[in-house]
Amino acid sequence: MATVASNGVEPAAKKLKAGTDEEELCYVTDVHSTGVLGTDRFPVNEGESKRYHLFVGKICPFAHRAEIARKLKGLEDVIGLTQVNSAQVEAGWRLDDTYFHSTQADQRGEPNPVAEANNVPDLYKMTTPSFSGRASIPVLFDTHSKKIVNTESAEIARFFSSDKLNHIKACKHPELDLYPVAERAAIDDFCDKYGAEFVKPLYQSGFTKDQTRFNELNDQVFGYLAKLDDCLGDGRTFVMGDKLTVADIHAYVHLIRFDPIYYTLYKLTHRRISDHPNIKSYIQRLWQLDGFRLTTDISASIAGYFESWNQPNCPMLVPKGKGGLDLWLDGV
Ligand SMILES: N[C@@H](CCC(=O)N[C@@H](CS)C(=O)NCC(=O)O)C(=O)O
Repeated sequence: MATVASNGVEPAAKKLKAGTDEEELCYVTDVHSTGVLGTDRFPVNEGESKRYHLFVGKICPFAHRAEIARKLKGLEDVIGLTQVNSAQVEAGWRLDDTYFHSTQADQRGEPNPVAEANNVPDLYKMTTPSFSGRASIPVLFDTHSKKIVNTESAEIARFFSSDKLNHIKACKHPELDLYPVAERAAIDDFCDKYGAEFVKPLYQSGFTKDQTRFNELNDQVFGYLAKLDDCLGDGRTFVMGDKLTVADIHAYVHLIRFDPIYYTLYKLTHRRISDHPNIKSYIQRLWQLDGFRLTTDISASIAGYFESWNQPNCPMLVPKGKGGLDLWLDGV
């Protein structure tokens, strides 16, 4: 009898999509955007609390960025949030209530408020009826027009960090400027390089079937981490210097998942994050901020990756524990 993983996915149904390694990358580069939050099309008005709703999932580092930005700015009463089922199935992210079984009650989010949608692809089809591509999270959704506003994590994090929401009384941290005008070019440059030099080869390492290519990709991943560790060794508190910015949100989400997930699942075993002293203490500093610690449910992220249908993990066994994170983050 086939074993069914705790998320209800049968391993027999799991198969990788056909195509090149590049096509199998487990992140989506298409952006589904219909406008900008805080403009005429998607105004943010007092008295319209939770008109905009965020769909995220604990597995997903990209969705995690949007969740962190929402929490850091104190927008919990302004922007609604639903956690999708934490493992991905072939038909797309599910909007049922499995994540509500999480032991971390404060992280569960709200039930899906969009009655017409059973899964994330439905949200895309409501926006673009002919949609047939990959329906990724995060999704920022307008419950009034029933359209997606945006699906790109970096853009959503910037919307939440912009001054467009600061006038709303329920925004708890209007003073916090995570995307200062004077530093935007440097922040964008950091984020672009982080994506190209670290995130892309990281996922490619997980999916290539060629040893030479795998070795090259490993060199890129660990070359980037060595460079970042060096850079953080000059005494700076955050990646851009003394101030917390969206660049820290951008970087944290993959660094925190590295030891418990990519290290084993993508065979990136040359070094752990905890072997990089400056990155390790940087993550420990971020961990002390509620916006980072209280949005991270590493057990759900591990289970999500190891149980998702499109990951290189067969059989779908989920590692025990937290990949050693408890050894250097508990009690920090
Ligand atoms: N460019 C997107 C990437 C988002 C993304 O790829 N999310 C993944 C989950 S981690 C997803 O939903 N993938 C759907 C799929 O693979 O079909 C962003 O940064 O927001």
